[in-house]
Amino acid sequence: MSGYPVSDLDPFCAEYFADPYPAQNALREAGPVVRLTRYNVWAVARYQEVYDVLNDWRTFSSARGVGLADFKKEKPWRVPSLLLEADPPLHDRTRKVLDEVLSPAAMRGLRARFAAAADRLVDNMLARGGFDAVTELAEAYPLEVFPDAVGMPRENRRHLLPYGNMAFNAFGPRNAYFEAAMRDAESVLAWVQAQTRRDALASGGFGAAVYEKADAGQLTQEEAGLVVRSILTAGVDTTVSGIGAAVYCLARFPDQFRKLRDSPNLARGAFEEAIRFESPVQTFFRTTTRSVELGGVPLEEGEKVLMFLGAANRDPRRWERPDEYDIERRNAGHVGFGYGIHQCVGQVLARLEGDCVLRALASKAASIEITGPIERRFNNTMRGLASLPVTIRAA
Ligand code: OVM
Repeated sequence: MSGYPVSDLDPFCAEYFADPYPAQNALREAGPVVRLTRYNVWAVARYQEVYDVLNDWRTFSSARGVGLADFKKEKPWRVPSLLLEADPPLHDRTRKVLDEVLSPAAMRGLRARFAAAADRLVDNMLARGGFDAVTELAEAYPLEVFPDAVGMPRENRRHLLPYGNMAFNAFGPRNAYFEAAMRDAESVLAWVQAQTRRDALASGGFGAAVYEKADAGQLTQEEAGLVVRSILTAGVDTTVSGIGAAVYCLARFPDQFRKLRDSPNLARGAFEEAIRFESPVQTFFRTTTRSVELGGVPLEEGEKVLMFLGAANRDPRRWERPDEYDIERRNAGHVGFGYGIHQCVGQVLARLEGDCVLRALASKAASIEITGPIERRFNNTMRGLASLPVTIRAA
């Protein structure tokens, strides 16, 4: 007889989004693998099992979708991603293209521009004093630097926000968040699609670089369009939430901001710790390709497994003082960017953005104070804020 713990938790509802930590703790404590009866999926919330699933793509496939929907049984809402929703060998071919386009060397070439943009933005906010750190900083900054780096025009770039919001909601159930995000994004779908065309992308940017890889025979022209779509889907909403998380952490934990001001070289660590602490991408699914034992529980072939990345990043079995934001923590090994073959391909770019914003704040601001009620943004996958009213004082 094989027993396993069950839970009727809904990790895709407002109550959970508002405060996920008690439920995440209950899941971790219930056992290494828990049956979620509401969705008929398996859940892993401990670091070890999340790590194990992330590191075994042969058994825990992405090709049937990394959301609740099983692409073998349901038609995906869009043509599947050639990276995120693919297994080797297809995945490895497209991944190599983006590894090259988003290489650390390529990112180093962007630093001066990205740093100058962050300095300008923070100077403007200091002149204002009070502002919304989500809309006017965490959203404004990526929307300023990222589409430029891709080679996109200035107009309509805000359309990337509802598109990303839709994509991250689509990994969850078809609930009210999904439906609302779909309605919100409907009018920008054609625009986003058009931006993936070769003639829409300026030379010198990531988009043109992907098409040059197609010219070199690494992928077809059609595949190039889909790879550019991945850049546009995954490149904005994620860094918006990451930067928002970091500013929210530094505003809530002034001793950590003081430490950062004393040593601006801690900016990278402060951003990374915010990714661990808030885990902007909270969850992803895999689908089993065979029967397998996980955490002592036998799983059948074709079952969905929900990985709680945020819960793994706060698992006391893995982390000391997991619920403390500590910018000097040795946080290597956190799964906020995933792990294994699908680990975030844009992480160097994300870190560059985070580093530039936090360095600007560290060198120019004496304090960050929250001045009004925060608003949370509810999304089936993405944890982040809709509004964070703050005042910053000049150093
Ligand atoms: C994609 C993609 C990759 C990572 C995250 C993501 C919406 C999308 O390849 O389209 O989130």
